[in-house]
Amino acid sequence: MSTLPKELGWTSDHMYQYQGFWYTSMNLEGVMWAQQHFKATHLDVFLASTPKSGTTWLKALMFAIMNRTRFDFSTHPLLTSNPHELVTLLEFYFHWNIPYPNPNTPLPKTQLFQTHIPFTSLPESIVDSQCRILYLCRNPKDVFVSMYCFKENLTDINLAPLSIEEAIEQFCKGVSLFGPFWDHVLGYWKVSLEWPERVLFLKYEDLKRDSLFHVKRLAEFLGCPFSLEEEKEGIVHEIIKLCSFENLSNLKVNKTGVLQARDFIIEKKKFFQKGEVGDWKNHLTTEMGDCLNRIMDQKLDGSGLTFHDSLET
Ligand code: PAP
Repeated sequence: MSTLPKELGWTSDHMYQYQGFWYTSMNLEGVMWAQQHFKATHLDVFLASTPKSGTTWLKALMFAIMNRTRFDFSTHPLLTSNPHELVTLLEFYFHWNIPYPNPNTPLPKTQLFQTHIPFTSLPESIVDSQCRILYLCRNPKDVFVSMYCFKENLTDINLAPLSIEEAIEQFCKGVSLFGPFWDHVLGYWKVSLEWPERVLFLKYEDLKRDSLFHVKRLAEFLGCPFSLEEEKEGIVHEIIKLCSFENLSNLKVNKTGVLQARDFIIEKKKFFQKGEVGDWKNHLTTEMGDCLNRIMDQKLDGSGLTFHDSLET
């Protein structure tokens, strides 16, 4: 790590640049571990995203869709476990010191994992196998604000104070967790065009706007489409309700307690801040927003991906 380019980070002391992306030391150790040891099978499913894109929501939705015949809604595991406890973050296996695969746990054939690793740095077995990847992205202005507010709430961690102006300057330089943001998004965007049956690209805002349509589409992509009978019984609506911000954020299991990986301890309630589209307007000036828009336009130019349609508010 000492040989890698390094910058002052805003969620930890330093961030390190590895294979073109920025990581805290803890994340980087996990990425390197995954690259060396993780073996995906074609049955696995991965949820990939940049941090603060709504991963907690998608973990809940994907878990509920994929396991809908195993659990009853009145005793569902999502009522008693935080989504991050049900779906493992690939790069944290290392820090939790969990043997993979865990010999004591009978694994379902299809395993659901979550990762923030950029496409070009994914373990080879994920790329080479035929496993499916759902990529979730979100308006970068809301991603930035969500991350900044999250960091401001980490009162228990000793971080150097950083103004929002300094933080956005770093973000615009590409120095953000698993950033540059645009390279992360573009990596998955391109493969979603190349391998549409393997990589589904989903926008947080679209999911918010039309949850019914996108949850059904997600189930189809995952190879377990809802039957007409399930639709008539209201199963899709039940899943949407179960995984909604209002429901999850008000559960005792998500209001209290912590998650821990190595020495990083985080209160579960901090994964549920506001869950709104366009919160950036309450934190960023118009100039800051315009500046980020200009950078995104320039970086995404010619890709066919834009943050001015469904992602813009
Ligand atoms: P992570 O990278 O730390 O896992 P992630 O879950 O990707 O975070 O993103 C957190 C955002 O998703 C928060 O957004 P906000 O800061 O703008 O409020 C959080 O509130 C939002 N979120 C969490 N759960 C849900 C949900 N069920 N529905 C919609 N948004 C949600």
